[in-house]
Amino acid sequence: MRKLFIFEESKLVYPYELPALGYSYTAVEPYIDAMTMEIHHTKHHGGYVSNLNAALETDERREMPLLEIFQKIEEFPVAVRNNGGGHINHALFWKWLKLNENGKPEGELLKHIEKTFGSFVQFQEEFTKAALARFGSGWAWLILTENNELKVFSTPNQDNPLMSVAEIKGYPILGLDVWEHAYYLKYQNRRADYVKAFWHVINWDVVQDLYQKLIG
Ligand code: MN3
Repeated sequence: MRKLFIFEESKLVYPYELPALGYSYTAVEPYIDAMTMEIHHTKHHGGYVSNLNAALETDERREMPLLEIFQKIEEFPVAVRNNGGGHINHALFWKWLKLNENGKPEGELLKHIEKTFGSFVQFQEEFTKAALARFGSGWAWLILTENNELKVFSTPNQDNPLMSVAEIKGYPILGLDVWEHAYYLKYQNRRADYVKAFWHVINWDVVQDLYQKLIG
């Protein structure tokens, strides 16, 4: 993957640290509640970070940047795949969240979405389908492939489209955590309501910025 350097996360190396959110736990209320945000960030993401450090502590390859480890993740213990994925997925996820007004991307990204999926609404339908069809825990993604194609799909557990083991590989420009821990306090079993709420809290500036840098 030639453009890994575009992600700030490409600089991350052992020992890993829990990044700050950059906003308050109430910032995306009422769509995602403050208690969910706080537990999700401190306990879940925090747990992935400490378990990742523990998994790499005695591994002589631990100085390798995490996104480079992703490129040969099958050569590492499964704890590195699960917790390394957990760390990167959440580091990205926090940046993709912000209350939005119009709920839509603009410019070239919007045009590319419309060309690929037919319309923005059809893209939303496809993304929602991927998020709801994921059995158990995982993530729904919008990625840009190495050939500059937009694709929507989902991955199980904490897998990431940048991993060598991903079914479809590419650069994640938007992702949604569909683990129950991401929504259970407010939405209980109603994952569909949580996915619907997500459209109100996407930071399209961050998504567009990633897209522009990747498309070059
Ligand atoms: Mn999570």
